[in-house]
Amino acid sequence: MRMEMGMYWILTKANCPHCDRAKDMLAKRGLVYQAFSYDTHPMLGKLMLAAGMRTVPQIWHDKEHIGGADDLETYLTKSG
Ligand SMILES: N[C@@H](CCC(=O)N[C@@H](CS)C(=O)NCC(=O)O)C(=O)O
Repeated sequence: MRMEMGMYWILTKANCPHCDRAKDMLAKRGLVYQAFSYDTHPMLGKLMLAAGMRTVPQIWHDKEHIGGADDLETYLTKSG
């Protein structure tokens, strides 16, 4: 794992193929992530909806909001 690449945060829910895809993309690159499921943290789902986010995953890199799995793919491609 490459800690120097910073921490990725993923908001997920159960049975979410796009969430699994996002985690796979990070894991394959050896990037460190922490996932939170709104099944176990219901308030996260409420906050997400209040912030206008309608789908999971929602991904952050350190303090930067990246977006969903497609956005993560673009982000990782750009950052090499
Ligand atoms: N293009 C989005 C697709 C995300 C998506 O459709 N996620 C599904 C779950 S896998 C979702 O949140 N659907 C709406 C819902 O469950 O309320 C991405 O790449 O993240």
